[in-house]
Amino acid sequence: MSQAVDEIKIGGIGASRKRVEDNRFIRGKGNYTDDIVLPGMLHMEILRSPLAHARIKSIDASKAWDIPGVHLVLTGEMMATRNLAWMPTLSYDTQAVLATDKVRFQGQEVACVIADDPYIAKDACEAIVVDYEPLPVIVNPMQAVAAGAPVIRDDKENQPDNVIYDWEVGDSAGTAHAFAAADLVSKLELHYPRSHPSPIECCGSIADFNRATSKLTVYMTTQAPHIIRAAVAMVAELPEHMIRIISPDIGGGFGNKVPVYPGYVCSILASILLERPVKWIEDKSGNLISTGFARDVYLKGEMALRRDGKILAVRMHTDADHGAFFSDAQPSKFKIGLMHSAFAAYDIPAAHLTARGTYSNKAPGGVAYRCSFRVTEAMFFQERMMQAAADDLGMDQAEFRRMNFVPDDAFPHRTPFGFLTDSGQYAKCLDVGLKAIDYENFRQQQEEARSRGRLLGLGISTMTEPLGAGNSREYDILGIKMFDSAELKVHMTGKAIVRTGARTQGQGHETTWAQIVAHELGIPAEDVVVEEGDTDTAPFGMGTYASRSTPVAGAAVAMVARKIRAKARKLAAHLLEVSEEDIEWELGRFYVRSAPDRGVTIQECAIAAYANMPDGMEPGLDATAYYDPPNLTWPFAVYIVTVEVDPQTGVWDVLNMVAVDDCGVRINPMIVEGQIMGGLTEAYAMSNMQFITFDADGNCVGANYMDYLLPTAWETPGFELHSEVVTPCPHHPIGAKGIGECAAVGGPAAFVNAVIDALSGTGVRNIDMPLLPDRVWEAMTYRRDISGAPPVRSDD
Ligand code: MCN
Ligand code: CUM
Repeated sequence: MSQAVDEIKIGGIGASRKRVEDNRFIRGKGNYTDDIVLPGMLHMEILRSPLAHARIKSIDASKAWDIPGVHLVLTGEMMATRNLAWMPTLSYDTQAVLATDKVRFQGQEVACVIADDPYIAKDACEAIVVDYEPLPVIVNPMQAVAAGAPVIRDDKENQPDNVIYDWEVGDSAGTAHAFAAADLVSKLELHYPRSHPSPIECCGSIADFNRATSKLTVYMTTQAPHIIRAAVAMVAELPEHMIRIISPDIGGGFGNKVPVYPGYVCSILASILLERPVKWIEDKSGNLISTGFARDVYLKGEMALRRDGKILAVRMHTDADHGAFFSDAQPSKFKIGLMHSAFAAYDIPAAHLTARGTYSNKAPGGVAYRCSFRVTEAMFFQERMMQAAADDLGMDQAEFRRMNFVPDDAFPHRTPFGFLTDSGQYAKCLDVGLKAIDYENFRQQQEEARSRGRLLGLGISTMTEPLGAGNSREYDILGIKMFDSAELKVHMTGKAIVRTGARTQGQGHETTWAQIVAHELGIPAEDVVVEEGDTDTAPFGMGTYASRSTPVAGAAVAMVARKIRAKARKLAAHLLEVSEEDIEWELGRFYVRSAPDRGVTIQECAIAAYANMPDGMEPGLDATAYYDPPNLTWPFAVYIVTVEVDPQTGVWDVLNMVAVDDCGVRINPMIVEGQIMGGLTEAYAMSNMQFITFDADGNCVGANYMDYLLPTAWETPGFELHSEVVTPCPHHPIGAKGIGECAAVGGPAAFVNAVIDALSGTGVRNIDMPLLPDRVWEAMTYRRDISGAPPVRSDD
């Protein structure tokens, strides 16, 4: 007699199942791009520009060609003869593959050498002589729009200046009206510095073109293999079915591995020309200096307030520095990403956002680093503005937020910029956080400490984030709609394989997708393998970024399992010799409604699909499901930090940090906690130490790990995580919302708010990140705000 299975025992939803992928990772048996060695493989290195803006007068590669072991030197001129010197970007712009006319940022790709080994290739790169004529350099949006600024993109017709777009959203008139009626207007200006995802594994590719079969196989570090296949088909004009993109194990992505990089294109062309596999693996400086960065946005705004604390309207303006090419991978419709997701957690009647994007002589990018299309900047501005407004009103920080929260019974809620949020219990999360940090008590301690000259501070960040692009009505990249799919094959013994078009980079999909199958079918998670990343076998998907995997691909996994269950029910009816209507389901088993003892397991149905199907039924137990989400998912989080600032040095230490995340149903609570811990660590790093800046000549400061500081376990404070609040997503098949980025998005404001709170009474309203000790010290000593990117350190 069969019995229902225990969901937690079989590793279903809610089980903190150990990550199956770690079995190979911790044994050093991962299979990363650089681990792959193909017969006859050659190696490629890239020559990068030392200057940020210069005309190329000539390139002499003759000495490089002469070095023994060199097979090919690629320059822009050669690329141009094949129409490959430029490529389209994912934002309807163009990007130089190898520079022809000018170099436009330090680190830009100028030439490539393909040789027997990477050392020969590197030496040969150094033998290439490039004659540059330096040009004036632009390193920020203010310079970009100044009168007489040099036009960086003079390659483009109809590009008279450095402006990429002027974009707006919201209700300008309604907002103006609300401001006119306000008792108080609170203002804030900020800079969110440029930072970098810096995954442990750099970017790279191995292109392998086989002339005999006409097939191109590319092993590469990509978060979105299917998009890359489409891009390669377009750029290299190859038929799509002859392109196979394989994304093997990825050593961290964090958004850095979404864009299409010149190195990929060059390795592909080299392999086609040489008919041998060509491997390119970027070095750390190459990665930091030239690949998709994050942020670099100036934000300013104002909030219209009623005396009692009610927010009447918000106005925001952003100036985004996109670097030399507009190459963001973001939904086509939204020029500044989802910046207008700001203030979604609060009930605000009117809002208006204007956004301008400009070119500069810096590497292209802007949306990477654990951020669902610029929501990091949106939430940072939102929570810094909330703190400033509460202070201006003389109101308690927690109370001001609570009174403006969207109430639990007001969902779906239309945000001031027009999004529809799905569900939440915002006040409850805040209560949990305040209790955990012992709010009232801390405020008292803070007073007492102050009377003894000690500076304590508390910062709150309460935020919601739009995760799971998209729905196909509004979300596309280059016209391709942002849905996903999953394929599930149940073998005759009841074991299974599930494939999706997402691509895990450390998030644990191999573990969690199997848990969804276990939840839907009662097949133990250990009996389900998960495979992603090979375009020849995985069903179509837009890839893993914007924490969209659970909301979209994960939903597709649930839906495909339900298709399988529907077919298995027919098989069960056949086996039990009753009609389908008389069959009931409980986890792992179908039974006869009138005789619950009579049942068959899902495994018995599986064998029947191969060995004993009813007449006329198509054999086998496979299915594919495409999932077009009805809406984004909107997780909510409360982050509260307490700090102590040393009045002598400006050094600040975290005393306590509490995180209350509500991401709906948690598939694997342990993995969710890992995601939150990682995000909080990055948030701490951004607020405290991590930035890339440029000197006036466009030299990148932050091209190595002496200057670009990654937090280690030693600096990172402890975090206290809370999971008490669970508001299921009403439109997701298993009620889950995304979680992959929340803590990195909402965390930074909590740290900064805490330090600013510690300085209250000094008149300091803002210190731009990173809050390095010297900046904090200067702010408190001279009682002034510190704005903009940190000055470049000069050692002379
Ligand atoms: N999860 C869960 N229950 C939920 C939500 C998620 O158990 N309610 C699990 C998921 O099943 C998945 C993980 O948590 O195993 C993250 O899921 P999700 O929030 O859907 O995010 P994605 O899988 O789409 O991951 C992308 C996100 C992004 S955009 C960045 S950037 C980032 C991040 O994940 N990059 C990472 N976290 C990272 N973690 C690691 N280790 N490495 C990266 O490169
Ligand atoms: Cu923007 S970093 Mo993640 O979305 O890959």
